[in-house]
Amino acid sequence: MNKYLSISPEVQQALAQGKPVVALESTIISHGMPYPQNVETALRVEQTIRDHGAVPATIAIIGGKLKAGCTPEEIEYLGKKGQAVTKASRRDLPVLIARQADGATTVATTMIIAAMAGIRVFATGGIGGVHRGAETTMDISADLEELAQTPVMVICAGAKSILDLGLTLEYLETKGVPVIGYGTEELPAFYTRHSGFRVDYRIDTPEELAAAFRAKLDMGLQGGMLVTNPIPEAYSMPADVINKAIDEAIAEANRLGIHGKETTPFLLAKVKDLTGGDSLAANIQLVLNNARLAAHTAAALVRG
Ligand code: PSU
Ligand code: MN
Repeated sequence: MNKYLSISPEVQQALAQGKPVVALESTIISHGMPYPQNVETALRVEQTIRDHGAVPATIAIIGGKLKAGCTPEEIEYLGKKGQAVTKASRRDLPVLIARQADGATTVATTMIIAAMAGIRVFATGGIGGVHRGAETTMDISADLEELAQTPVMVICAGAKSILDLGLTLEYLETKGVPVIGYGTEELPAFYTRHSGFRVDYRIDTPEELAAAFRAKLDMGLQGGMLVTNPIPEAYSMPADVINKAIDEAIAEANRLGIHGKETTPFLLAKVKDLTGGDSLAANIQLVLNNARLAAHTAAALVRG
């Protein structure tokens, strides 16, 4: 086994016994939500995965080790440190490991570590993508390249309209990443169920998600699959409220010259402030919803 990888005993045992395991990211904890709601949510998400018959593996970098399966103490540590933890995408891994440092894993890095550990299904809130204005900034998340090359199914609630959703879909198409709508033909836009963009395929059951991903793995087609699961109706936000907040957040980021890896955390925090916490409540609910679907899909995948 990879000398940098440290799989928790529980996750190791589940994998050895062919039990379903669901990976979870840690940037959503450190940079995606404020303390203490971030830690509460991370623990609730783990419990939800257990309640639905799978084993959670929260992924992070701690003391230079690639962790597949964090303890509640490690989750508390990452959540409390918040933005002081390095947000770690693919390019950050070599130096963080050499320095025996900590890192909160983005979707890209969580996929890398999940794949190393043999975990096939990963639940989160939203992925990174092509930012608005990318035609001049070239700000395109490494998450998209990871989906193109690493064999992990990512279950999310679509992408926030801090991104250019149309260009994000074009990029995924070029890279050969299937974009699936769970129970919908329309790409969900994270806080809302509607974006006006179509997904590639609508799938209605965890069994069919698993069968499609199994076929991809069996054929040796590299890369992952993106499942977009709409936020439950009861928790979705009015589109005009959220879009106004996003437009304001982007305008402020441009004024302040925010760029690179700071952009996404800045926009997430700003949108949360502008919507007075309503967006945080929606965010928590959609992650729990994705955790349930991921647990069922991981179970279908191991049943074969
Ligand atoms: N979008 C969200 N919530 C998040 C993120 C994105 O709605 O927490 C985080 C994820 O960890 C994602 C990362 O992988 O931001 C993308 O950052 P960037 O755009 O810098 O690649
Ligand atoms: Mn970026």
